[in-house]
Amino acid sequence: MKDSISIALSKGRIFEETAHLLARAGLRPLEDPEASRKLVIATNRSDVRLIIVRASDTPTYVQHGAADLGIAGHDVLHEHGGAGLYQPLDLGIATCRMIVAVRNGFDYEDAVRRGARLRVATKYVRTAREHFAQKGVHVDLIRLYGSMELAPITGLADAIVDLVSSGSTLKANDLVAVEDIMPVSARLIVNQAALKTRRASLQPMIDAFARAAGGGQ
Ligand code: PRT
Ligand code: MG
Repeated sequence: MKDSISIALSKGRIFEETAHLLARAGLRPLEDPEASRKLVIATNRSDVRLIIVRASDTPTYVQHGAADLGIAGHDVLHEHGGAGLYQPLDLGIATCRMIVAVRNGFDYEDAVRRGARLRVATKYVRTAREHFAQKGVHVDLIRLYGSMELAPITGLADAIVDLVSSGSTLKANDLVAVEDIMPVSARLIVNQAALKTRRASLQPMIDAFARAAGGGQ
């Protein structure tokens, strides 16, 4: 029997951009994950299935071998830490930037210069802690699970650490980006142990993603 391969993916943004990549790698889901309530989706290849997870859970599934491969944003991977994961490919999709943003009119530079203690709301607690520690800025981190943009508007925080792509969400909420933390894109991740023991079946799949991401016409 053929060794079966499972790939962890999240719905939403990652899936939209991954769908084309999957197709170019020769994989077609038999059901649309966005429409189906199924969390395990078969593909045109009887040995490959998709596991539909929450974006921030993708590295956890792959780390523990519940999925062999996965596609996750660099934001999520940095926050997870990457233990047990091999990250062979930047897929160049779902690109955005991790930034620090404040309310329009809040003098961030001045607050930093004065050594003020800043309240920073984010779901990227680890990334934020590292960033401000490197700058020597004292922060109280407030952990949120979404809609970070609300925090400065409501007075919950002075600043947020969040992702920005077009910039329209910041603009609509009268926020401005004051610092760039890192560029973000989606990566292919692979369970390290599985790659060692099952390289013969996993490597061709990694190669197929590499060709697909290379934009190969
Ligand atoms: O929704 P859920 O809580 O399950 O997870 P999620 O919100 O993390 O998933 P999803 O699908 O929203 O994002 C998955 C991945 O897409 C992220 O982990 C990133 O790697 C990537 N990505 C790329 C983004 C963005 N661009 C992005 N702009 N994820 C989120 N955003 C948000 C951002 O947080 C902000 O609220 O979009 C808003 C800003 O967009 P603009 O275009 O207005 O600037
Ligand atoms: Mg979301």
